[in-house]
Amino acid sequence: MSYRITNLRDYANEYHKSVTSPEKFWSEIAEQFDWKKKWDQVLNWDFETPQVNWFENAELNLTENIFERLLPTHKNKTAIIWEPNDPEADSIKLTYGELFKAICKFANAMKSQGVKKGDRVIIYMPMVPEAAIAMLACARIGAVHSVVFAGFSASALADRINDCEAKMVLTSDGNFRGNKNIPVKAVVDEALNHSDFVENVIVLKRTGEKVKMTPGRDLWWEEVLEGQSEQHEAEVMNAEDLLFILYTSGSTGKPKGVVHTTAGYMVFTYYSFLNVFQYDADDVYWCSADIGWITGHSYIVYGPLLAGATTLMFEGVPTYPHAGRFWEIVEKYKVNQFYTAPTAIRALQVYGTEPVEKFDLSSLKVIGSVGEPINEEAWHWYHEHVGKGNCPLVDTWWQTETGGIMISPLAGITPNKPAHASLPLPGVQPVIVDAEGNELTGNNVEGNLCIKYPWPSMIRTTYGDHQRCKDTYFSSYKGMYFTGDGVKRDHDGYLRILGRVDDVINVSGHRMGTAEVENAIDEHPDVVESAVVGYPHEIKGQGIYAFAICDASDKSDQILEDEIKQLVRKIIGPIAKPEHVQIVSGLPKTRSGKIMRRILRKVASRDLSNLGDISTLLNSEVVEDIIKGANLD
Ligand code: 7RM
Repeated sequence: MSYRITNLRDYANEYHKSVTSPEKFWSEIAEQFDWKKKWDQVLNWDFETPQVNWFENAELNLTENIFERLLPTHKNKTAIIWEPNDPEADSIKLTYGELFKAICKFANAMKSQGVKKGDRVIIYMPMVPEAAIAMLACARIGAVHSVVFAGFSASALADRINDCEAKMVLTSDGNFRGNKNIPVKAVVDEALNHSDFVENVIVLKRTGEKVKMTPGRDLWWEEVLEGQSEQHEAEVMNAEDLLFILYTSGSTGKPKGVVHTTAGYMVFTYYSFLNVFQYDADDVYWCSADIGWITGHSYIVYGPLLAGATTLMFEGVPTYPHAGRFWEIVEKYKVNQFYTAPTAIRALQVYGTEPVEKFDLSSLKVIGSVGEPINEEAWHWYHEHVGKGNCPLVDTWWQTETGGIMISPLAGITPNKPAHASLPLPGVQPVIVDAEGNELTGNNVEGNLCIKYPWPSMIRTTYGDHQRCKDTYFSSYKGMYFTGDGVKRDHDGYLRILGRVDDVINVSGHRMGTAEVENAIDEHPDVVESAVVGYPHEIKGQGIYAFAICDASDKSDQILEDEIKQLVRKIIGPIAKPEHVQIVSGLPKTRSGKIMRRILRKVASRDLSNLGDISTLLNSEVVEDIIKGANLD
């Protein structure tokens, strides 16, 4: 039996069932998977602790539910299509049968290097099939993967390696991205100068770049695969054993290791994939995210493969070698579902419709959006020029912490409303609360978005610091998970996500904590204090605007600004580099010493019409200086 919802009435029934008897609802979906041992209890939870166990005491291996479960019917079906950065280079297709062998081989290879169940493995790799193979091989042997986006700097990588005390790093010599060749192995080498935990680095040859191999530590991918068997007996995992850690930014300085566990994540990514995208057996599905983000985990690798889908992986960027590359790929593989980020759409919008019209997009049935609120203009452009007005557009709201899509239209089922994530998936119980935590029921209300009941793929803890998980997500509103997003329920009862209400900014769909950027800026020897805010940016959604006090510096403002930008780039990575740096004499502070970011946000947004009440400031005189110094061009 398939758990694919087929019409709106069906959705309403399933939703109702999922709320009135959640345990029955999820256990019926879970029944179709292969379990080595069934659960004693479907759900055991307490949001105070917080503690959430799904499918308690059950035993399984997630990869058996992709391979052993599906191979009888899917052995020769394409699992992964890989399109390389260079359009002239050969693409790769791996069937479920071939992928299984590759995973078993790599699982054996990792084991032969001493990786055991529970060990952490960092994956710092380009978008190549080996990255997905590595993730699944970890799941096969029970190692906990932590994929780090290959655009992160050495120090950001070192922080993550150290936080989870990783035993192994998987990487490549270099990484092709558009016309760039990024020397990733060198970044790993630098990171490992600041880390003691890693025993081995396995290096995939991708660009052929000459790299330094440290004897005894570094091994070539091909070398460790040599002589390994194509068979591997899956490790028996408890339902709540860790599947992976994924680091994400929050409102404090240090990124958090969001922990996801095995069974609940498996059930929810499968179910949400099938229903949101309405995947049909022979469809080709493409999500353009990077596997370094949660979207790549849940909707390139796990969800699609658990559903037996053909999932496309693209190594390159949307504009290389031309602004029609995405559409060329859609035509080439007759892609049926295409899932991308608003920032990509806005970046391509700039090139006009010609690059879109050059290619045959008639295979497309569903288009999707994720990562940030999609503005109405981008929504319409995407719907009209890519979807040709007849593809449902699924605006999917979710988070690293939620593991899977929470609020979204179901393609072709939920009526589309531009820029509205619309309705919750079955099993998801969103609530809108006011500042005091009162639930705002009814339509036409706006407030903070919380979820009041557990769902299977939710965050279990923040790695190594459970208190932090409790403080960040379960303490703002009693008995609820707080998302950090603002939301509006409109007159039809449709939800529209308004964006973050905390100090998190969303640059091109990448989450950045303002504190994280400030910490990097503060490393500059001349910086006394800094404050970072987001401001509306035409393509990136939000841009980063930094204010810094450098009182005693003998350098010019111009030099300081450049140095600060480069420093952030070096410490965190290019995605965090501020668009603007403004050297200021002081920062507006409240009497309790808190920076009044509201004012800085106004300055950064060039919106000086209403600065609000500044009389409560300790140092209101700095505001005028800041306005004068802002480059308001
Ligand atoms: C999947 C992902 C999560 C944050 C989240 C929101 C924003 C994501 C949408 C969205 C409006 C959407 N995970 N966000 N999707 N806002 N509409 N459809 O992006 O952990 O990296 O980011 O992204 O603010 O809290 S994430």
